[in-house]
Amino acid sequence: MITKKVNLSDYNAEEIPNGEDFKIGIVCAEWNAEITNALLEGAYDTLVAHGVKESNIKVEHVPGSYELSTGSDFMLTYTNVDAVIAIGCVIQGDTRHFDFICEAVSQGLTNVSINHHKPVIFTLLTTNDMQQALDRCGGKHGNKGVEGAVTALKMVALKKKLSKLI
Ligand code: DLZ
Repeated sequence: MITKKVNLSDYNAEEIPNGEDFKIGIVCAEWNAEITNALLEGAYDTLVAHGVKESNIKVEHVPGSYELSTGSDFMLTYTNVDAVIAIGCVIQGDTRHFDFICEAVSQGLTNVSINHHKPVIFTLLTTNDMQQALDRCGGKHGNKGVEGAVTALKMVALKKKLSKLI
């Protein structure tokens, strides 16, 4: 049971389903690559630590976070993954770009998930500055990629459990 998390990498390993039969896609934005590659590594290593076979993890890159929705849609349309972890990092700048990208990604990923009936995990850092992003990709606040992988494992297990009921 999650109440308030102090660190993005904290989770109870006993509650995490074994992923040996799961196929997971990861779509990772190239913008702010220093951050997104660290998130990708956190997600990938967590999946493997919980039994997902490396041959069942498919990683693809898209140019920026705005493209995460389309990339996730492609992943779910053209591969047989059970879920997608969408990874990006949007850092507040001087213009309203930040707001448009964040809004588009959150709405877009929700739409893709519902349209495909599969989990699409929002692993997007939306920060005021680079330091806040560094703190959340393996720094003092943990790694949001770990959180994304744990969420993917839980959601795939939930779908498998419920779909057996019909
Ligand atoms: C253009 C842009 C800007 C200004 N900032 C970011 C950012 O902080 N993080 C990110 O992932 N992408 C950014 N982009 C690129 C857009 O996501 C997108 O790739 C372009 O607008 C092309 O559609």
